[in-house]
Amino acid sequence: MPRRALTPGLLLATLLALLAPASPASAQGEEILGAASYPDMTTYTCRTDAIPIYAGQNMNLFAQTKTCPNAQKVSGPGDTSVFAPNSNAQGYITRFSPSMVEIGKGGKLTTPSVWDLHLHHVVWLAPNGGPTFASGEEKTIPKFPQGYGFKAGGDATWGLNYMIHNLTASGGRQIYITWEMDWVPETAPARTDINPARIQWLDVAGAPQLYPVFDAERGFDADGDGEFVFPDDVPTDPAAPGYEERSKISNSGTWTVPNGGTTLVFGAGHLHPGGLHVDLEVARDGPDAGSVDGDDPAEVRPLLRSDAKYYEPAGAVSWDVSMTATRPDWRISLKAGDTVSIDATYDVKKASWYESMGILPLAVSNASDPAAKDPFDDEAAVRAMYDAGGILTHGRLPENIDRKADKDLKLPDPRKLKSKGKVSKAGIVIDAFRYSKGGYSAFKGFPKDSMRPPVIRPGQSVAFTNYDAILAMPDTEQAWHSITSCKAPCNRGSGIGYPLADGPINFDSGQLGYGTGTSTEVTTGTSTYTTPPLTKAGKTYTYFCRIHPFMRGSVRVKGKQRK
Ligand SMILES: [Cu+2]
Repeated sequence: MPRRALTPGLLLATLLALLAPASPASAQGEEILGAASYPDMTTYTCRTDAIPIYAGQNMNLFAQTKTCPNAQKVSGPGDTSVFAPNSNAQGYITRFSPSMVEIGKGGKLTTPSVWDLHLHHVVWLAPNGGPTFASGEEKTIPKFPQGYGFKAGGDATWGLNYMIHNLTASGGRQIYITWEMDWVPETAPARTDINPARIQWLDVAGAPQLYPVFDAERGFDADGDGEFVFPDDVPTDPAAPGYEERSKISNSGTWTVPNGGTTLVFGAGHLHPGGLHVDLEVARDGPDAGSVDGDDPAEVRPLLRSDAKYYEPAGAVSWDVSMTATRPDWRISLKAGDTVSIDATYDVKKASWYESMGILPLAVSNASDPAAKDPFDDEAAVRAMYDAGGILTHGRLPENIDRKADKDLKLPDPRKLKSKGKVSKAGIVIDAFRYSKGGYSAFKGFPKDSMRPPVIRPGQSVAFTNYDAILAMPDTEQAWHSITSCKAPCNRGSGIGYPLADGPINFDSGQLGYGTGTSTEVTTGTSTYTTPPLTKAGKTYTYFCRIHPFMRGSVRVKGKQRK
């Protein structure tokens, strides 16, 4: 994958972009992508019915929804009757802005903070099948360029796949998934100022995985550059670190353009914390016809780098991020047989990232567009589009600021506490969101005596059993926990960016518990886990739960290795 360097061409493109007519800018003075507009366009808010949120939940769920349930008009000439039951109205969605609100006391609606309750993912599955609009906490806003939209019926039935992550042990909460959209009605005869576009979903770790994730761990960067590119950097040598990720590589990360060719009109990547960028490229078989597209670098052209712009002061470690999307004049013309693909780059210098994603929903149209350029026939024009870089679809989101992470809670450093007892044969138990022995909650005033680390011998492993998730419990009563190593002291406030999976010995149990149905792949399907051997005498190892990061624990290695 070619990487973008600061070439004179890029410099020029950047200067031109700065001189370009102003797009609406955010408070930070950043350039923000504007939305298309039509005289008869109406903006609506839509939301699901109330969704219950259980203590500590992290379920992957499917439901049905409509094009715009509980519709309310924001602005424009239309009314909400287009979305009424049995409406046969058709229209084009030209902008789609997803979010989530919590229903508080007295019905008060607030957008929950990312360290409390977060939108892990939500995907709208089109009436005729397949994922279309989607979001994680970055809440990218697809805005189709002028002249394109996603065509749908006002009363169409959509699928909704969602995972709402409750980072706390407080249940009995309720949320709505919300979306605001610009809707342009279809007319009779059919309007000619909008071409239908559909979404080609590109997912590096998708089907057959239902929960499309992979791990990006420290040490997976074979070349030592601190970056792990999925799938390109996944080794083929079974002995190499990261080989186990090979089974997660999906064909959904590539797409072959069908007969008739296509025009690409919009795209923006989706990543998790730690993610740096999603790259989109195309391959066309060259003079060595008969072999594989892209086997020669001369057969590959970069189309877009969707960058993660972190507002997070600590860098690529939290959800305080926005993704860049394609610019309004980005149009790519492709021929039948061209192979489009993406890859996802993660920063693996500081920490390991588990259950990571790399997705790019790409809006494509059958319409031929005079502005669209062919990356092989008109290489310079497409290179200029690539060099111009992406554009943000919104600025910093207040709910994504990771306020609770890394706050000094004045808790003691587990390394400085006296040991207390040994880890028993049964190991450490997780019950009611606590590890014991040696477990603690990252809350101010947690009793110091309960934090004292139990002892193991050098080279001993520690077994864990999660009693918060027992096979007989329904999913809604289970709390899936992980045991993930963090660098000591690991005693500061909890959020997304703290603790990090950055312990001296890399380990992570996955989510211990028994998900059923579409949550099957989220959990490990067991309630037990054993760490790798903890080796260094005198060292206190700390760990946390990735799902409920206020959960912490420590063990101390002491004495001589058992023969
Ligand atoms: Cu947990």
